[in-house]
Amino acid sequence: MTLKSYIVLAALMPLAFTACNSDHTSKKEKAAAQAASAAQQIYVPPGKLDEYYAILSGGQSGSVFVYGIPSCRFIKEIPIFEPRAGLGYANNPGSESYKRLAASGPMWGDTHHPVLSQTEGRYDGKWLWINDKANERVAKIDLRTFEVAEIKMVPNIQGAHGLAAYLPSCKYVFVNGELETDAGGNSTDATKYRSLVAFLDAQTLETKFQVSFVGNADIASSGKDGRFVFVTMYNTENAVTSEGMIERDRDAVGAIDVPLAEKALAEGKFTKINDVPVIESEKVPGVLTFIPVPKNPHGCNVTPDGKYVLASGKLSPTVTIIDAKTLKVVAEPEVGLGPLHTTFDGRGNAYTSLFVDSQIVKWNIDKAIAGKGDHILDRVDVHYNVGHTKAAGADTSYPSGDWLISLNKLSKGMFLPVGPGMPESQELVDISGEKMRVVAAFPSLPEPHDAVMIHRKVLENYVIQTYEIPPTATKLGEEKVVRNGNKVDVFMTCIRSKFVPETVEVHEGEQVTVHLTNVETVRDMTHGIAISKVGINLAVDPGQTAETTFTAGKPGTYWYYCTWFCSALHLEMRGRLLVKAAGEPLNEYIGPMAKQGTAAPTAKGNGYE
Ligand code: RUQ
Ligand code: CUA
Ligand code: CA
Repeated sequence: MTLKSYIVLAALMPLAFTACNSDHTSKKEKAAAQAASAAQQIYVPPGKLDEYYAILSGGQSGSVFVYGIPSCRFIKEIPIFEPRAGLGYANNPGSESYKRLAASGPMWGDTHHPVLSQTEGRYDGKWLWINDKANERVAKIDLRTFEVAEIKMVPNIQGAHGLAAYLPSCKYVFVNGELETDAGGNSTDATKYRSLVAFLDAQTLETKFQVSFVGNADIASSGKDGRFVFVTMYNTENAVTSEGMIERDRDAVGAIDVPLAEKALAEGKFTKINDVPVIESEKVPGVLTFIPVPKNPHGCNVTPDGKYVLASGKLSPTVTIIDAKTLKVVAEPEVGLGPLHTTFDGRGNAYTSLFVDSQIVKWNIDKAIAGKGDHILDRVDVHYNVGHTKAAGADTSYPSGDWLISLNKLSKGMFLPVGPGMPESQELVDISGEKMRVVAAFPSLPEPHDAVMIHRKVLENYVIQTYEIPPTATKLGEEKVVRNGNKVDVFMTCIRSKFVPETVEVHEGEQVTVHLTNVETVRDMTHGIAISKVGINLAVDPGQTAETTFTAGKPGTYWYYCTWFCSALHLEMRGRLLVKAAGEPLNEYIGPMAKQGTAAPTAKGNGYE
């Protein structure tokens, strides 16, 4: 090295150093700026409301979770197939919610696919349906109260998996029997196995009819024009081993012609199994069309314009695009490894979850059909192994194209370690621009499968603030204890912060029914009643009446107390169930406090607040 070049080099050194340093700083600054802008996007100040409700199926929790989007704040769990003592749901054997659940099957469930009702291609905010895969049930939730309105078992199927509403009318919801059996359920002969798709009255959840075929039915989606509904089939082999289920190179998407099925029904072309009319697809040509797609497809999604149905390849790195009218395959673009589900932004783009690649891939549907290989627009990493993904309004005809949820199967190190078992992880992705951006991650209980997002404007004025007290409910000042032989009915009220009556006397062995009415007219004033050593816990929202029945145990004092912190006198809100030995005289309840000369609290609250 000459002296001259050495000097030149030496002179450049600090420059080079600075350049590298400033590059480093700018990268750091850029990351910080990005984090700050992401934080700003999801920041919803305390007291301000989120833009969307995200409704996530609770999987093995047997429930549905409600989160606010974009803040990702957890708002509510709606227990459906499992008791929740805190909410007084199905935890007391003598209660209505317990009886309804127990009559439909086991006291647990595995919820997979939340489905919202629609009117004219938009969410109307009225109903949410959800399936219990494990115990073949479907439930309907009333979105005025976010509580279960109906639960029904679906006969003849096993593994009630895919669930969708038949569009545009939503007169049926249909659910797929993923696990093959002979529908009658009496045979162990695998050659007799079939699968069924069950069509339920969307309101009563009665199974109206079923379509049966050889193979299986996994995920469900409805066309938009009242003709076909679609199901993916990964076991057209009708195999009973996992090797057997991947033998064929191609499986299928099944298209069921609903009007044709209804016609067959009217013409009596069915067999009744367990009282349900079952249409055997082989006997009614056209009722079920098999559309060959690469082996073992999974998700099945109809584009917002209703033109195409997209089957995600799972074992194949492709999505198959099928014309939803002609049922012809029009393209099979490659998207990445392990495509499971696809969702939409309403701008002609599809977003597919890639389980193996742990990515969401954004691609353009028209470009994929044109086949020039330029359909992939963007990819974003998610953490980790995404299953379902859903953009806001994606099952309607008018997706909003702003937010997308990635429902990830593994959270690995995303959250504080809490033992070998980790929470599930969801990520919120901004899809409003050309490039996707992951802006937040939030954990949940195991294990959300799918989600729907509904704008708060749809529900804001629809969700009720208090229950309307029915005329039959116990009124303040009209509380009473009614005896009839061995039965005692206690008509009780509660309001901040008192139960009336505060003393109930019964004989041991008597059957006691508590009818507890919360006479509050103020929103958010929930009370509860737990009875020590009796194992009862009810919760009553304002205006609601909860009931339960139990048998009085051995003589003694059993305190009941309010379980929801309701006022400064919450702890004093309690009373006694006095169980006396048979034959011992009882002090009859002589009426509410008012009649004893002490003023009863008024419906407006009693000043203790
Ligand atoms: S399944 S990860 Cu129950 Cu919806 Cu596809
Ligand atoms: Cu009522 Cu606490
Ligand atoms: Ca297969």
